[in-house]
Amino acid sequence: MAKTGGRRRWKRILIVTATVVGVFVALLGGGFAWLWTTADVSTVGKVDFSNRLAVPPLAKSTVDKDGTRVFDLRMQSGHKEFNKGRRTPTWGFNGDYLGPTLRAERGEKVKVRIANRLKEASTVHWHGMHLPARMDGGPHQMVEPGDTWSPRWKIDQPASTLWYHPHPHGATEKHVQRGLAGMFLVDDKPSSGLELPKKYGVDDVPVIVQDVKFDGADFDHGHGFMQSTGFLGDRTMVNGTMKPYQEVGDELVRLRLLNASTARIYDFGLSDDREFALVGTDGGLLESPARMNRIQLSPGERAEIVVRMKPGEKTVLRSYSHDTYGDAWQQRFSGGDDSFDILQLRAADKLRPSPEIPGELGELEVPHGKDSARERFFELRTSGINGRAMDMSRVDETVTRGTTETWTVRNEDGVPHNFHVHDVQFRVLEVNGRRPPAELRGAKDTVFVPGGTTVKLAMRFDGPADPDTPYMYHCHLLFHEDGGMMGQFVVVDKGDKAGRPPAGHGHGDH
Ligand SMILES: [Cu+2]
Repeated sequence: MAKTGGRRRWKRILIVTATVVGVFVALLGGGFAWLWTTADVSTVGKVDFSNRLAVPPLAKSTVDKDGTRVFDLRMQSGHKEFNKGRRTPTWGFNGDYLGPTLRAERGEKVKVRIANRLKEASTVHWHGMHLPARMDGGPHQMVEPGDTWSPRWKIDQPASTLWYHPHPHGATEKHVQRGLAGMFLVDDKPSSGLELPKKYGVDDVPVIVQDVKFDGADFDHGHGFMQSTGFLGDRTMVNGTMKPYQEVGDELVRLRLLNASTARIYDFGLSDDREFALVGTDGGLLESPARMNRIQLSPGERAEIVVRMKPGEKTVLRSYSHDTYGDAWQQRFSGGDDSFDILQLRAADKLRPSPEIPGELGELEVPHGKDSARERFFELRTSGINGRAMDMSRVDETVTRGTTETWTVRNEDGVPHNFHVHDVQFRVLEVNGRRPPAELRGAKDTVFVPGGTTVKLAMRFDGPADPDTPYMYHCHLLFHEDGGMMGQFVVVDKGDKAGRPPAGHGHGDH
């Protein structure tokens, strides 16, 4: 009797436990299934392209007595109506959102007077520019509210699509998301002589792509569940224009694509899958155009593509889903399954004829790596580079001026990262031991490094020696950068030691 009762009690306990566990697992599974199925976003086929694309104005400049070209940039707060009837609080340069396009020629001396009219300190970094460390606009060159900072340097690099944006340690994501970014175009004589589309805003169009999310009138900058890469928006805009279209009046149109998003990786193509010619990457023109129908850009990267149009037709610049993230989990929660209709191109009924683009575009100025004086290794994890989080007062690497180095960068933690080096343009020698694809054979300053991937880069350090002022290298997914995925290097004369940079400023520090 006692024996059967015991057994019955055990049976009851078992049934109750099994039911509780079963319900729990079902809820968890259901919850997970819901998260999984709602994690991907697509605007393909849902955008009505009702707004003409805004083209950032070319920045006005004056020329000093000594020949220096002088620009003025004012960091300010404002409002912009991205969506009808809704005024969104924003930041911008000389306006409400984004900034004018700066343009200068190789060999010119430039000076930019930057006035900070915001209520907090910030910086302006010249992404892709070869210049002295003190002018670089990294976290050591903070501009206090009300102050002006006037970096100056001589442009000494090939024609290219560069850009500028704030770089305050710990707060870069926030400052860029609010609207502080703009293009800096470098021209040179060889590229000006090439038959490439070059009428700014007409057949040579800046395309600054950002993803965005709104909460009523305000930006919603919250990070979603499991989004280990940082902020991912549910819509895109170009040059601050939602649902944009661009009228095309020429047979060939050159798009200067800039991924100015903080975490999103795009795989650009045209909606009808037509081929385009890739003519340039981060640091300038390729040696020859590469025909393709997709070009992937991680945050900070640029690509110049030339698209052929037929009279009267329409096509859409789209970002396709792509499976380059390393694993299915990252693929889904870091945006790999997402797709966006980004910019509609509308060809006029009659198009001006464009000459065929040249088969040769020039010679690259990035080193081959054969004469590398030194190799360095960088292991990327979200927690830091080479096991260390960023420290403003620590110099991580000391480089000898006038030498070429080979840097091997490996993503060790599965989360997508990329790698950006200040001051230099590099050549990608290898991706996972193999020759890189066509889109990585030009001059680069930022390279995507998906989980488990190793890239080998060659770069030459020609900047002036400055043992006390570091340049940065970092992941350009800004949430990661802000969290400490950054390191510092100084360039010194042969035999010299690194100095001690100041611990920094405090602003934005964790
Ligand atoms: Cu990263």
